[in-house]
Amino acid sequence: MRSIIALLLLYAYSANGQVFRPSLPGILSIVRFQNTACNGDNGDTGTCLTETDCNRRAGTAIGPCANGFGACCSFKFTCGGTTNQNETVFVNPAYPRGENGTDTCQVTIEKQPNVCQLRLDFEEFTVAQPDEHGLCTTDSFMVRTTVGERLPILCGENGGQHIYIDMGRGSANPVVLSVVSNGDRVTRKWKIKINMIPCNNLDMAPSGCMQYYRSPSAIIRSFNYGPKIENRSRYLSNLRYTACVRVEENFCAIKWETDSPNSFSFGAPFSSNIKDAQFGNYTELIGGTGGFCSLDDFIGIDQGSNDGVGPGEDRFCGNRLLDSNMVISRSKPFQLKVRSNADQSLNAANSQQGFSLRYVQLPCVI
Ligand SMILES: [Ca+2]
Repeated sequence: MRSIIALLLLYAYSANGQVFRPSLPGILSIVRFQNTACNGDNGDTGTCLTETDCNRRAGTAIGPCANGFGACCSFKFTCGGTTNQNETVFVNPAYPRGENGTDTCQVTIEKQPNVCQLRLDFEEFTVAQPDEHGLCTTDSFMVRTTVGERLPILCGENGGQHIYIDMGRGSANPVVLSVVSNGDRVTRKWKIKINMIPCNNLDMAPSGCMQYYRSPSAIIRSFNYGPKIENRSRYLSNLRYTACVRVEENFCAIKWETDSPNSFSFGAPFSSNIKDAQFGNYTELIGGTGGFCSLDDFIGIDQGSNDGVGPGEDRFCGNRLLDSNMVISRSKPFQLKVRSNADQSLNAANSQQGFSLRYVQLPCVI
């Protein structure tokens, strides 16, 4: 009789993330576990739920979690789909295989009353490269919101990138993600994890921050960063966004440096005439700051300089980040502003690949 009651309870309560299991005859034990991220047998990530919960929310169990008491539940969806579930993953239809052809693939993320932001993690993302003007004319990834936020149109290689999307407080409007692809010369593949961030939650990105980094040190890359392509600019045109870094307690400055040699080439470089006793006169493409950079083709680090002392410069461009490929700023909040214009002719002529910068927060010196 007792085991029957235990069985009934198992089903009655499993929706709350609790499982009742008889451990010894006549004794009920309650197992509780958090609905945290988990790894499935296939290497995919999911959310740890009870099996009943996973089924009720139309997920797929991809392995055990919580010492076997839960099911690692994956919510994958593709073109035409709609979700209101956290941790849903937007994949291309043939995933894990790639696609080619011409298609518009669109998914809708419904607004939940307590959700204010979305974070999209591009776990995998490969579509066609931008054209010679840096525009995503062959393939494009777009986000449509109704709160007036303008997000860049993306293409190329963006695995490892993330963006935050403002959903608005009062609005009940959904967010629509779309991937438009044209032609069969390219194989496309994507896997984008969608996290819903509750209003007033500490995980929310500050207003105006399309990217948000919350560690003492990390690498920040421009969209479509990768190896140089001859006579093409890899970085995209018409960018205007800010990557923000959460200031750690007792940290006063931030150091930005190239993550590998020559991993900064953003905003048209210019040549300097160098006179060298050994090699004679030659020109070198160098980095620029302030007024030497174009007004809309640069990265912005407020009050940046070699030593972080003095007013420094706010704009950096060219083939080098200052002379030493390193900039220190004491200006808070810590931000990296990214601007690019619609003209890529000089950038393409110099095969500019964008930036891959490592930041390190520097402790206050007492
Ligand atoms: Ca440009």
